Amino acid sequence: METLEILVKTQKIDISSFDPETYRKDFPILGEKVHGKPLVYFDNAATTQKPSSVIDTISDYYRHSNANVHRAIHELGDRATTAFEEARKKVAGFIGAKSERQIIFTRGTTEAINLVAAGWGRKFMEEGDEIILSEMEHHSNLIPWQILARETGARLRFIPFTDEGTIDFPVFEQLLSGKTKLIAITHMSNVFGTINPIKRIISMAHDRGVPVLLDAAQSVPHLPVDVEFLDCDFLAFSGHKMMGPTGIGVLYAKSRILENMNPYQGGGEMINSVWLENATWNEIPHKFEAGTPNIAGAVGLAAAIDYINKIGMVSMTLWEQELTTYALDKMSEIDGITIYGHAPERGGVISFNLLDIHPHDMSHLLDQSGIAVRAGHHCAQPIMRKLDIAATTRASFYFYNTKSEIDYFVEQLKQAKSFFGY
Ligand code: C6P
Repeated sequence: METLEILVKTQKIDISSFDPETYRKDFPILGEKVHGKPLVYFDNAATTQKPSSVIDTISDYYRHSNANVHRAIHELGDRATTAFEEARKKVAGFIGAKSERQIIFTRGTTEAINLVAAGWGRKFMEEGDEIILSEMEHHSNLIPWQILARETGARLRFIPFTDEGTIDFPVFEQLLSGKTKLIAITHMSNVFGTINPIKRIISMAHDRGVPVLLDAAQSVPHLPVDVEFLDCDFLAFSGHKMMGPTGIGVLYAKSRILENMNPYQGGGEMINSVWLENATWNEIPHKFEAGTPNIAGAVGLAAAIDYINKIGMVSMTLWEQELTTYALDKMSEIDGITIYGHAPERGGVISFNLLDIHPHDMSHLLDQSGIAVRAGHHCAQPIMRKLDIAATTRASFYFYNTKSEIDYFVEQLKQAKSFFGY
């Protein structure tokens, strides 16, 4: 794995002593009972749980610092503005950005990608231009480009996925041409768990002068991601998938790109001077943050980053990899199971079907045993169509999950078979 390999080598992390129990007590919700059973939370790709430090930081912010940012000349205004801008710096440091000016707070990954489609795409895309996506994209990295293509006459091209759920590189090479204006691709698939070889994709794109947007919704929360090392042009992720609150996310982009982009929304804060008929724009990143932002969300996200840094992202990743290998081994032993995605480099997301038990029935049954998984198309309908299935059940892990939870989950899968008469 590109970034991880380097970090593991340089940091020499020993995972044998990693004990998730050390951290589970930091998450009040993990002590919940569901239908009288201890909660087993395996829906982390949808959203992660929050440690007390994040919950308390948000509460403290509202108790002691709440005010609007960049506007008020009073003590609380100073506190709120400082907390918000410190959060921006923290995010920049976390993903290795050169400057906090490159960090735009959004509502999440979805809004970050829409911002690029509107602010960059509408300005620079023309009829006949091509955007390369993959067939394994989440709807959030598909629909904004469909809309842009309709508006501009640009064309979408798709890198197929292989039977293993990996990028078909020979086809990707053929798709790259003088017409390509952007590649927008997921770093880690929320269905297959595949970690795409992004560094290679970016270097191939840059050889032809093509910028790359990374949908990092599933990677930034689970892997060490460094934007300078990857040299990506845009990167989008969500706070709620990395222990932060919902409603806060991030768009990173290279400064010169941001400076040349059009604003996304108009309103307060994003302006410099305003006349009745005209206006000039604020500096980046504020040019892209119209209206009162999600201040408490940014502060909560910063607390989540502190928590990750305390544990160490490389340790978290390695533990998740160990859990995933363990789960894949145990699940593969179940007769009649189909697991979708067999990439050599993958994260802790396992999509599967068991015989012809409908994923909704499976999810309902698991829920009765206290196990939370996701069932459905996972906002990736084109994947389901290509696989010719309606849906899958998906288990997704985080560093606070344990091997005994996986044992229990596998046991419940086996019991589901007999419950459904197999
Ligand atoms: N995937 C899942 O259960 P938002 O909703 O903006 O925070 O993230 C959107 C998104 C974009 N890209 C990828 C790869 C994603 O996995 C997600 C969110 C969740 O798989 C909810 S649909």
